[in-house]
Amino acid sequence: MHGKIALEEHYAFPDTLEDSAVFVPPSHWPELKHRITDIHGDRLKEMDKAGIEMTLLSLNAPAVQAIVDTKRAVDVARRSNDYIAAEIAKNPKRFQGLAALAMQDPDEATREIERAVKQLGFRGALVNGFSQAEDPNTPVYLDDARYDGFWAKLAELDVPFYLHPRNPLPQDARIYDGHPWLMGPTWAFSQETAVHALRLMCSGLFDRHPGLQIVLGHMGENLPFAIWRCDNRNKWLNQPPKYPAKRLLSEYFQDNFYITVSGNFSTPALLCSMQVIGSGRILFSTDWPFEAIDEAAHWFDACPISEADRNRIGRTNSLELFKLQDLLGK
Ligand code: GRE
Ligand code: ZN
Repeated sequence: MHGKIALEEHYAFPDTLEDSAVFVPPSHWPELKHRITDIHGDRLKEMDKAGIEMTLLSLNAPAVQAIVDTKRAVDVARRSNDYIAAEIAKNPKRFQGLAALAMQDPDEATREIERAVKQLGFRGALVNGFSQAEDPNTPVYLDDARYDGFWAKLAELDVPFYLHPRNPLPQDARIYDGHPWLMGPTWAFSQETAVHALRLMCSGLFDRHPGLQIVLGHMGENLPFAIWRCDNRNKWLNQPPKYPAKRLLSEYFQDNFYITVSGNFSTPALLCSMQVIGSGRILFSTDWPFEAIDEAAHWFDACPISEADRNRIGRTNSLELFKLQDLLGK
């Protein structure tokens, strides 16, 4: 399929580059380093070969979210946004961006998303899970009351928020003790991010801001398969949910979430997701450079769905959600 749009596609700049080194063996680091820092060379060639017309670029992980010095986190977020906005300006019909934000400082993050959207032309934000604010050992999740003003601003700006994974902090990762291979994209990323998304749903955030749209990668971090049980466990007890939110979790999932196929090129997982959230809320993505663009595209272009669904997932859903019509036409 030509004209695809991809939106979990990462870059790194000098301040954050080393964060990605731990995820590959040293033998593969030179190649990953090249792939994640390159914008207009091999990345564009891969896009051309794979039929990807537009890539929304976002900073690598955990990057800004793992900087415990708040002032530095704020500075790195701003400089990375300035850096990638200048690169995007060189080829805006092929590249757009999602802003990095230092959630350690909610007021600053609120100012930065407004600057990023209104002045730099970003199409939304991508944040790598929790932040460490006053205490490096305490994760702060985005349902915390300190983010009320931030979410109100995001709703006002009417741009999507990509909730991207990071690993849990060591003291919260003891279930993986002795099994380091389960950290990262194998399992821990999805577990961490799915619970974070459920926290947002349970908190009542989407009752306050019914228009907010959160994007989850990796085929919804297993939630399409699991959300029914979140609402229906022990149904015979006939007890209303104990959380502050007003509706069923699956209703928020349906109305306030989009999922991407990034790094999860599984046809059964896609078909399940289409039944649960619908093809109108699924978006093509690859997760470059942690996954291969050609693998993502070959799978997606051939997977057994209707051409109407392929066109929605591959292009038109993203075109509408990120308001890209001005650049790409219909
Ligand atoms: C990702 O961005 O999803 C990612 C990483 C590191 C390793 C694997 C991976 O940031 O998928
Ligand atoms: Zn990613």
